[in-house]
Amino acid sequence: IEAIYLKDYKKPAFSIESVNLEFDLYEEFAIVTNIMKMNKVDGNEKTLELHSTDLELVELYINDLKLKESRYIISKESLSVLNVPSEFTLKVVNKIYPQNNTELEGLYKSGSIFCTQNEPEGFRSITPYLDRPDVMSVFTTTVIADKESYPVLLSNGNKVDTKDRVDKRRSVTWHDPHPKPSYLFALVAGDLGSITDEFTTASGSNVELNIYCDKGNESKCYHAMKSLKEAMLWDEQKYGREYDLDIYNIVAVDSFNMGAMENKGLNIFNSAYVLADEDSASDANFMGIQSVIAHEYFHNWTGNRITCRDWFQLTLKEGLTVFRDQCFSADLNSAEVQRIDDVKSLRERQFVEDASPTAHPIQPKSYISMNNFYTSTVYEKGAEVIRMIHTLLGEENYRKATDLYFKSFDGQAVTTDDFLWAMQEASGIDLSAFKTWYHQSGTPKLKVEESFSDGVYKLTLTQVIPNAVDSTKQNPYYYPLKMGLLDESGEEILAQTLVVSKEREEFIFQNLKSKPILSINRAFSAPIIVEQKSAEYAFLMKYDSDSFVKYESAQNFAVETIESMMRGQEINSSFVEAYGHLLDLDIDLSYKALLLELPSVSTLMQRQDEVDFEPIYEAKEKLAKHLAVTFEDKVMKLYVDNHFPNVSAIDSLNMGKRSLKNRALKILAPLETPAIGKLTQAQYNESLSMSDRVVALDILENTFSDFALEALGDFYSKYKDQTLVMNKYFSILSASHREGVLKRVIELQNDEVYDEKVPNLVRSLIGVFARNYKYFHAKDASGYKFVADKIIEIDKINPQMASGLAGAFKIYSRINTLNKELMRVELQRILNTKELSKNSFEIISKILK
Ligand code: DPP
Ligand code: ZN
Repeated sequence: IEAIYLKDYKKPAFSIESVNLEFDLYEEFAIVTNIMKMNKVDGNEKTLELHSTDLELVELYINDLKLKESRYIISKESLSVLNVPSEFTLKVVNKIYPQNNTELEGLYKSGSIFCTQNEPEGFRSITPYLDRPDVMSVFTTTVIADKESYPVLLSNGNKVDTKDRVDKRRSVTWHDPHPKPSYLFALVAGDLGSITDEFTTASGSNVELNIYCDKGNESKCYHAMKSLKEAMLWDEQKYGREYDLDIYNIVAVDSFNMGAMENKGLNIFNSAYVLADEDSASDANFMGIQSVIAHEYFHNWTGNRITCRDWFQLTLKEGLTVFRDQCFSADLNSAEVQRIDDVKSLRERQFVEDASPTAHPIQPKSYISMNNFYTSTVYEKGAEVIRMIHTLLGEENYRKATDLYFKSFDGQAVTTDDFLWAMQEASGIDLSAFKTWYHQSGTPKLKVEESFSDGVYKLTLTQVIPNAVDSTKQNPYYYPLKMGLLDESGEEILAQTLVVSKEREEFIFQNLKSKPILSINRAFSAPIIVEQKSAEYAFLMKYDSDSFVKYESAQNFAVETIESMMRGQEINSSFVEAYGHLLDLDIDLSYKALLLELPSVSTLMQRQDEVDFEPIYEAKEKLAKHLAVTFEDKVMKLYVDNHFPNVSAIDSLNMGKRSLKNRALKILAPLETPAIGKLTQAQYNESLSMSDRVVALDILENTFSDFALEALGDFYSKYKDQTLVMNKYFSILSASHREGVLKRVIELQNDEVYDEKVPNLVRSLIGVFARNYKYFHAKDASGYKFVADKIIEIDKINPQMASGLAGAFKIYSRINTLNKELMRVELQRILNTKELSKNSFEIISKILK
């Protein structure tokens, strides 16, 4: 198994002017006819080497001349055609088996729907091709299938022809005028329901919008449609980007490895990011749909019109597009809550990855399986990098710079350096020192020291840069650091953006009456870890004007308190007092719910030199119980004030009320009194929204087991026909802290709803279990053994799913010696498996190194 390196990049030797595809779809197989007009770019190249996975060739022609076997070579991963002229038409006919494709890459079946997923390298399993993003071509696609079973036949671009044939088959032809790489090719065939709408662009073109789904789910598509129109308008207003085809199609399928895919004019979505109604989707689901629909739409410009030269540039489109969807969600909802949620998920997933043996720069230097690099580093840290550029340039220059980027590179496959060139060229700001963010891994730390005398406040900042995974030293970073100073009464003295660029530097503030209070990394302006001794957390929680630092201070104060308890100290009463003040704040309700949340186990674990979960749980549970006892009345009032009237509407006020009320219920749960149990049961029984229902169910499962069985049974019988809702059921049971979780998870695999071939279900049963610290890390190794068995089993079905599950072992290098030894045995066992996929091999071998 060999790695591919960025430094080995070579331009393609051939170009493809146009490609004409025909798909003849049958129940047992499909015949693909691929006619490409090709040109030599490099005149010396005699052999055309096309990417091709497990090719079953039917026929091969050059310029209508059928080729003899001596003219080509087929290997496991390629088709080489010998002695090709400088200009020619190549016709390849081959046979594929979408029905047997469990990897869900290339052309496959999700239930009864034919669909595709070609990013990054699925297209080569459909037909031989130059399957690399820097080969862009104009596609015309004809899909032929049985008219009755597959009345809907879709591909990229505009529909140009439909023919009903005598043999009860129908043929539909699509033409996409925009040149694109093969990873953006898509095809769908099925008997689908749909909703339709339209959008008029700023320049007056009408666009037909369709969302397709399994019949019966049409009524669950309206939120997605609304989100699509909001995204189209936002991109016009914020970036001056209009849509460029007459039609925009979205198809929801149940079996999908990722969240969604931005194929030109034909997005294919995991149904979890399309389907929602108030009975079956939580508030978080509604928000997730809005952001993923927008994300894929925004790719039309950042990804499709301008694409990546090679896969090492993935963050060029993903970091930028995540930043765009985060800003979109912030504009449409609560900006402060959006920012905190984004930072939370960055720290829960990306910081953990960055501290692990699989850490990599947002622009990696090598890969074995590109599928393993659709990571929170490339996506979320990549978005933070764009956000820092936005901060350094300011809104106006940033817009000038993105305009220049679109103008300069439209229709091209480019690199992150090209993007940085545009940012620099339009703004006049030198970003050469900023490039480090693209090429180094690990989360930078910043040590903060303060001194004050004679009216002079000195801030000394020292960058602590982690080594790369291979232990090489790395360089200091360049970034914007937003900060403020407050006086003793809580008034803001100044607010400014420092630029940090050296390993150690001093910032001086003069003419101050007394020692100011520092508010640092406001709005989380840089994705770093701030290390500050004796910060004024309680004060900042009360007075800081920056909503992020307020939140951060509450978190840090809680972390400090829990850690002191882990060292055997009493509960810090000033923390309890400060927490009490939060309960009284009259602020945005969702924001308040965030302020009241205690730090996650993962947050605490990231700070341990040698990770051990039990002391964390013990201290956190003790603190939670103490807060519940101390503030029972106040929290109960919060619950009651926000619980009634019980409505299901998804406007921001009602979503805020629900998140605060549910936070209150979670705070009260550790009281474990019959009264709270009854209250939770009533919330479950009377709930009108899925958010209320799952929170209640989760609390019953974990705290009031006497009531849990009945509620779980009710939930199951109500929703067993809705797979998306059943994901929630499996997740609650897999994440549970009750006795016997592993045994139940094992049994649930036999449930008629569970299907190991559907990634969402695997993620919610097995994936969630692998993140259930209590049982995954059980000291008898039962959790490790079970997950290792599953990885080995699923690796044969869907390697991408398997290597995703393997991520749970990333903590290996940092975990305590006992657990480490137990893990090592299981990891080695996976590695010894015959014919392990390169996906799983890459992740496990890096972890074990
Ligand atoms: N390119 C896709 C996305 O991020 C991959 N899932 O939208
Ligand atoms: Zn994306």
